[in-house]
Amino acid sequence: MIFNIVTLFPGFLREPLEMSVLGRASRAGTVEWRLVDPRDFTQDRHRTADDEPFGGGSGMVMKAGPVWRAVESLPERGRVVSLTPRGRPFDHEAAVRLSLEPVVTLLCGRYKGIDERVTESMVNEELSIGDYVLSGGEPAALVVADAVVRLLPGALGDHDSAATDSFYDGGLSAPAYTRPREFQSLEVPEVLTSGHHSAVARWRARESDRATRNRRPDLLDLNAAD
Ligand code: 6GU
Repeated sequence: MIFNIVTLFPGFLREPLEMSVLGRASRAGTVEWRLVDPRDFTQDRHRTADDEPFGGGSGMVMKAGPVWRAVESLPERGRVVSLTPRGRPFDHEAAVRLSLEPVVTLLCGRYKGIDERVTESMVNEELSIGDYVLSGGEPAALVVADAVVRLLPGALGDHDSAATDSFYDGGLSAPAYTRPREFQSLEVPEVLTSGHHSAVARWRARESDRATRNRRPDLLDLNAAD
């Protein structure tokens, strides 16, 4: 899979994309990161990539020209996703959908966004990672890239690990423990060390259900709908 990421701050993304699951996937050839900076497509002496909003107001807007030319420079753009608090919520379903695309282009906007004419003519969908405002789309691009890449075959080396994640089945996952068995007089639930696999599976299903009911009852309502 190819991920083009259009950003004014490629330095913000470079290290995290080469670490852990994302870095391993890239070294294994499962994913290729292509960072593109609209500033390299400016045409003025000051390399101006953003400007004040027409109509006034605070914050900066990304100029249409540099983003437009940055996207046009890509040999393949695939599905073009703009990251903005105005987007539809990014969730597990959206991650699965994007993981089936051979090429995805993420546009990281400043918080006041990208000139709407670029969005109208080049963008297939707008996504937001939650109900709060970030200064730019870069942290959201990392969130989307991570959630998508871990779904790609071979990225985890262990499909079961993705299959048991929270949300994979529509609910939260059970709590997890590792060695030592006793820590500050606190013990691990006995069933987990019993070696009794079906009992462990039942315990996890019960804990998953309990956590979902207590913390995210909205997810139960959603699941009841399908
Ligand atoms: Cl995708 N971008 C920005 N700037 N803020 C956000 C967001 C995205 N998602 C939630 N807040």
